[in-house]
Amino acid sequence: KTATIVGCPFSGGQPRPGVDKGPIHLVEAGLIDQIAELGWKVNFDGHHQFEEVDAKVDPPIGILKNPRLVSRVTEAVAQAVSSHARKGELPVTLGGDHSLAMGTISGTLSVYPETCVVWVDAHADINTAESTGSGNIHGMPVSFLLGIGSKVPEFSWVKPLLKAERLVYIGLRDVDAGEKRILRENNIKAFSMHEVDKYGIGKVVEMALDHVNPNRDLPIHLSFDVDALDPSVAPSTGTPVRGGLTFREGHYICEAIYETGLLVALDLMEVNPSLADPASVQQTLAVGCSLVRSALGETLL
Ligand code: DIR
Ligand code: MN
Ligand code: MN
Ligand code: MN
Repeated sequence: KTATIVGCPFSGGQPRPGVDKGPIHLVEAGLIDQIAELGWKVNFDGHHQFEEVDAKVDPPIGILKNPRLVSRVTEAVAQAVSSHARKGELPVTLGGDHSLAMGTISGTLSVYPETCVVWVDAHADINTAESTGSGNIHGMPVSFLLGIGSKVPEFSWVKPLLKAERLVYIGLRDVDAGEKRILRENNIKAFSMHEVDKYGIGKVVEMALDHVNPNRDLPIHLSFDVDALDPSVAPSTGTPVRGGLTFREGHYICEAIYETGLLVALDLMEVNPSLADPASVQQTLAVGCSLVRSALGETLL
């Protein structure tokens, strides 16, 4: 078994500098050795170098910010993830902001078309070109993957390969009014923090998998935004929202998905080491590394 680290130093899907340093710091915190310790062969050929797009030639499209840059970078990420997945490797993509998942999930679906997506996040990241209030594309990748909303020609490379019934959310608590409507109209299953409180995380993960993967036979792409965790657990992230997953709830999700034996791709996104004090940064990096270890088979016993 081989895991390939796809380090994506990219922040163009949102306005706060520093999230592009997330993958560098996660690797410096020892993530590669930690994964190897679990028995994986680990490929890491350095962080991806993305071509730059001058802001002068990348004006907003509508209110979407940095659209050409985000499109080119995520397309390159899609190619990287698909080439690794095609070789039977497990791509572990380190962000960077969550617009990158447009690339990672496109890459996974191009190799495993039946893939289901478990999206763990405080946010739904499902705004369309019409519904977005911020114009930040990290709040939009899911709508592009589903092919909903008006088409943005710049993103025509994104094939709408994700079916709404193959998507499930866990951890939501900051969903825009327009996004709530989109979730409802497209019948998308979501377990917010309300359901985590009501049923407990064990039952929520079971119900989530029953929805997207009833026979436990489809490949799983886990896209984990570190802001799904409570800010007391993972403070160094660009859009923290109180009332999030505990340390154990976050790890339980990763452990349970590993146990299915169906994980084919993993994203860890939105770690921003330039936000918060040094101790909080250390804490967030350590939690990020341990979430990845849990998804790759680390057990408590
Ligand atoms: C908001 C915030 N829904 C937006 N989204 C965030 O900008 O579309 N996503 N923070 O991670
Ligand atoms: Mn590579
Ligand atoms: Mn996100
Ligand atoms: Mn988020």
